[in-house]
Amino acid sequence: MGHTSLDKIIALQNKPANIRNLCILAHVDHGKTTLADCLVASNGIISSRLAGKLRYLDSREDEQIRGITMKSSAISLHYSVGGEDYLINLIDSPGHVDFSSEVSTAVRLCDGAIVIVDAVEGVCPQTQAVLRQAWLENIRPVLVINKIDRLIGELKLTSQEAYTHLQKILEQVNAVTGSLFTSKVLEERAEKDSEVREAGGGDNGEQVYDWSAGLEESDDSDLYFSPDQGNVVFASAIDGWGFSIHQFAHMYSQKMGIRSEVLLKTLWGDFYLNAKAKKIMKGAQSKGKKPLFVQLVLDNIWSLYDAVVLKRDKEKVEKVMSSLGVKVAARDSRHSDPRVLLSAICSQWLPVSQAVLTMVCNRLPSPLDMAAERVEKLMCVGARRFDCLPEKTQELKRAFLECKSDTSAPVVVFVSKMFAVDSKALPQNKQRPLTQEEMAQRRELARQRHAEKLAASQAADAPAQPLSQGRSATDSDHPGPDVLPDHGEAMTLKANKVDEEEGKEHFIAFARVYSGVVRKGQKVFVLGPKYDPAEGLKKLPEGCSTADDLCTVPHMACCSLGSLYLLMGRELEELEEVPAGNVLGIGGMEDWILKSATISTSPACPPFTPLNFEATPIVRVAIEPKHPSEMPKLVRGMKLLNQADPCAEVLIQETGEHVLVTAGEVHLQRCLDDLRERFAKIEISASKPIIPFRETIVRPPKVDMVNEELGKQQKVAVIRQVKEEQSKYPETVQVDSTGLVTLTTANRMATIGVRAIPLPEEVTQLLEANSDLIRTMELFNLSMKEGKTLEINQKTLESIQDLKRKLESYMQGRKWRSAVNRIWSFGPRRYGPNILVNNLEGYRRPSVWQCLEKERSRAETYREFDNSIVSGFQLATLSGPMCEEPLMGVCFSLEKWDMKLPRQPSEGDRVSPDDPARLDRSGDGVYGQTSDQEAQGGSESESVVPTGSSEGKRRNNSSLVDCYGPFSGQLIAAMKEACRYAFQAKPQRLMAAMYTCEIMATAEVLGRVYGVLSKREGRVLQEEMKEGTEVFIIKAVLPVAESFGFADEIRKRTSGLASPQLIFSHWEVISSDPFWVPTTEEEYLHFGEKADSINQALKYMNGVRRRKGLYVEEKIVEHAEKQRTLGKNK
Ligand SMILES: Nc1nc2c(ncn2[C@@H]2O[C@H](COP(=O)(O)OP(=O)(O)OP(=O)(O)O)[C@@H](O)[C@H]2O)c(=O)[nH]1
Ligand SMILES: [Mg+2]
Repeated sequence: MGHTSLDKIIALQNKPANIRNLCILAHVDHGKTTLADCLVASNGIISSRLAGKLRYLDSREDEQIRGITMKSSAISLHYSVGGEDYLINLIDSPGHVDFSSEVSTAVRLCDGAIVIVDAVEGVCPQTQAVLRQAWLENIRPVLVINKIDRLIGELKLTSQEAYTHLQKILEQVNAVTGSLFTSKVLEERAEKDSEVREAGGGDNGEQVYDWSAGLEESDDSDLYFSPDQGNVVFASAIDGWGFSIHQFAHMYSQKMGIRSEVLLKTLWGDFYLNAKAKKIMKGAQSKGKKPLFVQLVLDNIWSLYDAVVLKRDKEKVEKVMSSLGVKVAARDSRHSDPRVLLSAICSQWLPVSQAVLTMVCNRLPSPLDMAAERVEKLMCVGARRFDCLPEKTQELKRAFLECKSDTSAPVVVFVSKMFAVDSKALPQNKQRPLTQEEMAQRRELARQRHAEKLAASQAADAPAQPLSQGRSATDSDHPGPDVLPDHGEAMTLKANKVDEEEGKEHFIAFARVYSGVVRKGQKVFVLGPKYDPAEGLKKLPEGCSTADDLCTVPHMACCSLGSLYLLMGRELEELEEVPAGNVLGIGGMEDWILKSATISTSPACPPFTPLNFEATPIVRVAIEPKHPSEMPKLVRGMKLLNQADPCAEVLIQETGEHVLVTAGEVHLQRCLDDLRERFAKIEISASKPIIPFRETIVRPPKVDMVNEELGKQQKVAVIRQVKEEQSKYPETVQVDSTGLVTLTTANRMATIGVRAIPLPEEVTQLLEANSDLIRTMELFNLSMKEGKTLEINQKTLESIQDLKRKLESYMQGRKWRSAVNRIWSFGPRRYGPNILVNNLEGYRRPSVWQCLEKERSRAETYREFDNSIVSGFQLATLSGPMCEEPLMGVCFSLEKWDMKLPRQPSEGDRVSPDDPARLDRSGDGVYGQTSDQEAQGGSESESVVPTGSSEGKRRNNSSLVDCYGPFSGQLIAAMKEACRYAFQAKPQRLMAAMYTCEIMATAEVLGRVYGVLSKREGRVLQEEMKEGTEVFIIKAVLPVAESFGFADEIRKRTSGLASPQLIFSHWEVISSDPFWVPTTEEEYLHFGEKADSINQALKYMNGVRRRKGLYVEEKIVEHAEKQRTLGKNK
């Protein structure tokens, strides 16, 4: 098959039923790019000889050097099967965890996916992750079990063993799919039940809950991978072969005279061929017979490998070739590497591209088959209900499902990422072959120039006088030699400009058209993630179009599309228009779109749900240019990097440092390379990774550091310590022995009492896991405060209910009595894993759970300055006293809040009656740092919300301004301080971020892996042997702080046999106390007076404090004394 022409692809783009948008997903190194090579080669874009070696879609230099994919890239292929032509838009994605955001951006644009599993390694962590992502996006997967040659060459399995092994792999993959499916069915069932309950039905406790019912009813038969369903291909991409059992069924039905349908059902499974009876029978295993799959399929392949690779038996190879009808070029058969011959034979006999592409065309859905469920999911952001969206928006659903591309259909496009290309790579800047006319023109020009030169040299030879005359004559009509230098300068200037232009980055939006036809230069709305179609429809006049230019709606912009491109791997082809159902690149959007966006011609279009990113960006480094004068270049470069990478974040810290946050070490390296070579083009230096920590408190220990029970004597010591510390507190603060901190504001008008209590671990985990839910709740509460209502869908409400129930079950005991109902706020940022509990007598404020309540009780109102308390709590949880890192797992209980507010002031009492607003502002100057505003959720109106009208309240607040600033500000500061002191009154601990990793290692290197792990404070959770292999799988956790260089070290120590991937897992309390000093006699004995053995927590804490420029208490040298031998000095 030759290179498919552009016209053909354009024609195919208009036939959505024959389009397949798909991506290749797998764990790292399972062979995605190699398989993509084979598919690309089938279109003649690269030579089939190079397929698998070139890795054509890994177009970046570092991808080629490291041998891993870092960016997803797309290519359009043509394939014909069964008399139909298909257009296949293929996206190759990276498998390394650090780049999992690239997978999310790819999956969003597809309808189907090829999931690859390595036949030796089986299901790995990223395999599960990508299956889950495909599931979450409702796209259908097909399976390729790759690298089957490794079973022959490396594991040396017999064909029978290989069959068992393959069965196991299939079971594993199906187990993952099964668990995804089960959870969904149960969820749907619960939803249905609650609907029934709401409808007023069965509230009669007799209902028997039958869990199995939902599962049995739902049809999941086409969900699982099974060779007889035609959704599994067995392959070896590197050797260029692959097959589905359909091919063999077809082949043998002719040979053996058995119907191919029968073969199809029996080729995979416990069936065998009874040669005498010429029948296929069941029960191969129990009768000790060879299963059909082994006999008819695997044995052929095994014997081919045996003849070609192991035995190099020329005669046999000839025989096999002639029986298969395969012809091989002489240079392949004479090649010294037998694999060349093997792949030449196999790629003709069972070409992998044919098997995979046929499966794709037959089994994966076209854009026309998009499920209604998926459309609704794409259109409802967060907790909204689809049926609460404006009617016009709901109508758009039809446009999606029909995937129409006539001119009347609204244009809907989703951009999932922006990627940078050199301007050289753009088709308009590419050098095209010259046409005949152009060549003739150029020839003519060159001839003229030559003639002029000749004339000039002749003139120079002539006497001086006539020259000046000649000059004056020529000057007037066309430029003579004098003018030429000028002209030349202009030329070089222009050339410079072109050079500059060439070096400039162009951003291309990676997008898909869901409805309508996009055209170059078309005017469209760009909708941000917060755009609300209801608001847009209200504000824009009826029937307005993008041409009217009247965009004043928030989160909506109006612009025209730049050039449209067909994505062809490393190349781009320019297109005039692209109809619905296709993946494309759009140029000229860099000023309008940062990372992703929804584009539409209709203001009714909602922004699509945000992408599901699995990776948490956790590795942060501060970056600075080598030469300080290049700072602006760095800033510009970081901005570009931020746009070009879906996952990287850039920010400026309070310290003024420019910080880059990435998903992991490999990702960091790539970002730094990009900055250096592409976006900033300057030398930069990056700091050591900044490791995040959390601060928490724990219960007082029961034993001391030498495991002695803490008796009364110790208690005395502790109390003494508390007393000592008391003297450190300012006079407005009092701390009692139970840890209750009482603090009075500077103007002595309010006193608050706060106590800090450690939250149970399960609660902290629950809060962490449900931060999105808490944020939704908070949004609801805020809108209630403002007098608006927000519709939350039933499913979210149920999850909130569930969260509350779980919290209640975890927070049992006297200490937590009704604490869940009394939760005042979550923090920091209003959704973090710390809580503020209202333990005041006589203050009933609206509950944070009010979205669950049908009616609000009248008795509940906000007390004045309620919000200052919340803000103070937010600030306190945002940065703790140990090293100004966020808190985690702490409950602050407010037990006292007295206010002696002065009588309502009359007009004359005002400090400055004419301008209250100014006073407010001045107050902000005192207390409002940037982080304050962030902690308050940036909502200024909140601080003036309580009972009365906001106008009245503002006046009231300003009246309370004294020499210490506005009262609300004082209260915020007091609350923050009180929380900090309360925190310090308890045993404090640091929490470290932990990675999990799964390491595969053989028995020989196992010991070294353990060595590296324990050196880095890692902990092994599990070790097991992978079935059928000699490989051990070790699961371990490792602190992020100790992880840098870990993967490299493991690789080095094991000679490249083990290569772990680190995935952020959780936060863990570091058990050692950073403030610990020996207090009991035993401890003195054991650790010495100075206790200078290494305290890990103290080391981390001081590291952070030093980085932040905070005071570090360190004894550098105590009792310095030179050691000398006195005798000699005499
Ligand atoms: N033995 C064998 N090796 C293979 C096969 N397919 C790919 N490989 C090798 O596996 C390695 C990884 O292949 P890639 O195609 O780069 O893997 P990938 O899945 O694209 O990797 P990432 O993009 O980094 O996730 C390469 O060294 C390939 O040569 C196969 O069928 N058999
Ligand atoms: Mg790859």
